[in-house]
Amino acid sequence: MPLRFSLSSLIVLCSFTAILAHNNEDPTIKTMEDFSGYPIHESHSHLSSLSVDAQSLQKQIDELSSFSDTPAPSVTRVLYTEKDVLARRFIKNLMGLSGLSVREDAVGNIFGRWEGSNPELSAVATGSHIDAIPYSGKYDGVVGVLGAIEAINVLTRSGFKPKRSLEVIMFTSEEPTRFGISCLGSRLMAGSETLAEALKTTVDGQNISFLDASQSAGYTKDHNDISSVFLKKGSYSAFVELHIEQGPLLEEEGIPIGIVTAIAAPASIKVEFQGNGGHAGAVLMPNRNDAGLAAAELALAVERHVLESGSIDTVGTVGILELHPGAINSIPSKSHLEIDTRDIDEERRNTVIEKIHQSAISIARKRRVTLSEFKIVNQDPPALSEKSILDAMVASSKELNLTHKLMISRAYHDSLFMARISPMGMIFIPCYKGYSHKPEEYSSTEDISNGVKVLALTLAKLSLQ
Ligand code: HGY
Ligand code: MN
Ligand code: MN
Repeated sequence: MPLRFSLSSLIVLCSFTAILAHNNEDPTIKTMEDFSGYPIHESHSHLSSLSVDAQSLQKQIDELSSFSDTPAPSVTRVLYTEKDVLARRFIKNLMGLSGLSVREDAVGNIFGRWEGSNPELSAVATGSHIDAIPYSGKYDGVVGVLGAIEAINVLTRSGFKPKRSLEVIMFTSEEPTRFGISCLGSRLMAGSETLAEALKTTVDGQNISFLDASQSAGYTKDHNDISSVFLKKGSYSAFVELHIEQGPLLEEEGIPIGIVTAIAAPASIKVEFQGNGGHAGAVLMPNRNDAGLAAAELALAVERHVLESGSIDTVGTVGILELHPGAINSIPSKSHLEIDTRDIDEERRNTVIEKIHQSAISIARKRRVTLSEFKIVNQDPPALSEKSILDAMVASSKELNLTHKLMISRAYHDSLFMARISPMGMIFIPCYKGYSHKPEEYSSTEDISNGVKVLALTLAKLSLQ
């Protein structure tokens, strides 16, 4: 019986313990020593006056956004395309300049490592993604990769010496754009056998196989290599991701730091209807079985079932709706929809999926079309942040005199899957009007610098534990 839980009750528990934890801390705490309880050299004690090179970080963000298949200010950077490969090279170069030793796995997850003084201990990891959905912005994911590299620079400049190694990860393909699979790299790292199997036969919209695309970008062409990406539970002692909020709360409340207590449960479904199609003028209405109208009715059913849940935390989107043959004077003979539905309560989300499935079946019957595909691509549980990492993030925000807010993430992230193999935490920074997945996405250099400082201090604390 899979573990099912309502996140809202767990969030209260988690937040409560986190609040309890940091209320017991001494507010006069000033140096790392007070936090980590480890004797650290004088040279580390000024860690709380961390300096971020905000100018060069912004320059890097702007330069990275130029590797795009759509004109500025939009960014489109899809897995294993030429622009993705150029962007990967840019990231690997920056990792090298920061003194990190760089390696890549079979599908292109990139790791930059700063060896700690005690190689026996599992490393502390941080990172995010740089792929970008069509016509999106330049901060989603990027802040967590370039910001992580800058956090390493901040620590190096401050004279910090890690005990646990620190590792920056750039995950391959967090977005589902090319192969319809979200968090492909981190899902594999978390050991998804189902995904490893599926990738042997998966093709993109141009019928290019995953393995051919992977090989064209310089990665594996052999499906036997895919499971080499799997990491064991405990591979890292902690994973922390810095990310823009992709929501309006922090900006509205004027709070610079979000401490994520949990990540909502995402699911995606692919649906196809087939009918006879025919001539838009000659086929009279009673004789039609219009696959396009079936799709339209199902899209409205998605909205209805989501609203029926009675919770503002349930969301549903039909982001892809394609009609074949796509001619004004031809009745659609085929329609293809892709549905994204999420909730912080896994059970409630699964009820919506079931209702959508029932509606697809009844609409097909009523409109005399065939429901030729109803495929749940992913139906993931939510993930909870680890209390010890929450404490480190809250302590770091306090030490830097940055107010913070405990909150959930309605967007999914690689952290959702890293939580399956490592204790996880996320740091949010505000973004303009909460905009994301659109060219107007924006975070100020000040907000990004604050996030990098909290990340750097949190990594330092976790590295010394
Ligand atoms: O869709 C998401 O939640 C993420 O931004 N890819
Ligand atoms: Mn995204
Ligand atoms: Mn993202």
